[in-house]
Amino acid sequence: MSDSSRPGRLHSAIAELATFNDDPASGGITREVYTPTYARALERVVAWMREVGLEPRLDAVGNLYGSWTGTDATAPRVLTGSHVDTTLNAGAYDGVLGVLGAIEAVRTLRDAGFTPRRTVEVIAWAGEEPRFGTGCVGSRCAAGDLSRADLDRLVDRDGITMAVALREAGFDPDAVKDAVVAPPTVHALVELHIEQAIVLETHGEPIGVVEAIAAPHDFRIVFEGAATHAGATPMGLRRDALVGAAEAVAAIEEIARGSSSGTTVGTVGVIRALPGAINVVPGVASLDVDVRDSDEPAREAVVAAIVDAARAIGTARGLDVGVEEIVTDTPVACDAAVVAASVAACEQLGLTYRRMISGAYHDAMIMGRRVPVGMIFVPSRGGVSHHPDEYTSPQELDRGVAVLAGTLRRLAS
Ligand code: HGY
Ligand code: MN
Ligand code: MN
Repeated sequence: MSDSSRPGRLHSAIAELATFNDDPASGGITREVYTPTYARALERVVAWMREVGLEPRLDAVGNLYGSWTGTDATAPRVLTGSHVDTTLNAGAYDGVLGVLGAIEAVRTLRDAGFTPRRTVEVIAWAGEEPRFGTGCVGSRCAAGDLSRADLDRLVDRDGITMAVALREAGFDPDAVKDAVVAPPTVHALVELHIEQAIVLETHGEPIGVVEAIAAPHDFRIVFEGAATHAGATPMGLRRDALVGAAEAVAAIEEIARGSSSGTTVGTVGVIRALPGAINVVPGVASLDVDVRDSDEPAREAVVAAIVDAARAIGTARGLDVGVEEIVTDTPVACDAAVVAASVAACEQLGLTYRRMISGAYHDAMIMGRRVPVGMIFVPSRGGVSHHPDEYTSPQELDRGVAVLAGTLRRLAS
């Protein structure tokens, strides 16, 4: 990042990375993993890594590592980072802060004369956003959770599989197992991220120290009726799949609201109607459903109730109902020692902080099943995220970097 004296250097770098955008006309940022725009953005990140002495390397599935070799090469290392791919029409900070902020934290520690005992690695995980229907594909490969066959199963909205996208980006999907990170080689992982909700702003707290990360259970509900002529088919003779799906969307909201935990969230972000012509009664309609909670039993009870409701709607309307699993992840508790390191960093900096749960999932959730993890949050203005209006002030960003640097110093000593 350019001038090292000017405050807001990180904010400027985030603004620069936002220019790597495949859909500027939308007003937001679209930079999906394994696209040429994404590759150019990674090259820019590599240059920033080199500026602070990080040695960059890409693994078999495009996870970018920047290494700061510690004095004890045999000691399990400390990982930090997030992602620089975006969802559609997104903001500039989601994930990006965790990568560019980690580079800044390394710069801070180097400038302070710190030398890590443990090697520190800054990571830009590939594909945290669900281009292929499931998120965190890069960290899932690192965790050993994705097989070669999965790379043919995961497919984007244009029908491109992750394996084909990898190959077109210059990687070899057959080498997926080379991306696995052996858990004994990792001491801890800590991810800096925007909160993507309004809790910190509401309570006027500058830092969140995450204690648990909610996890999604995602699935597709397919309603099949009869595609018939929109003009010639009387209302009483229809088996309209889209109306059934619409009734299910409303039921999903009601069921999620009524969850026993009070923290379950349910979303239908994708709806499809076929054949998709104005003069044909939809014969097929599908819903992609995302249900999340840090309370796994409550989440699963909501999922079961949603499936039951969809089947009842199908029976009442003469529709066949199918349910296809997309992904089920396990909520993760953050490691007490990593949490303690972030708390100590806040206290040393004289910053108030809030212990909290992450409603969004992150690569730390995937890796947290294998290694000790923690997360540090900074406020999102108005709680807005996954939207062009996503914003965090330079001062709030810099506070997050300072807490991350303090956390890394403790974990890497
Ligand atoms: O959807 C999520 O929680 C993440 O921001 N991709
Ligand atoms: Mn996101
Ligand atoms: Mn993110």
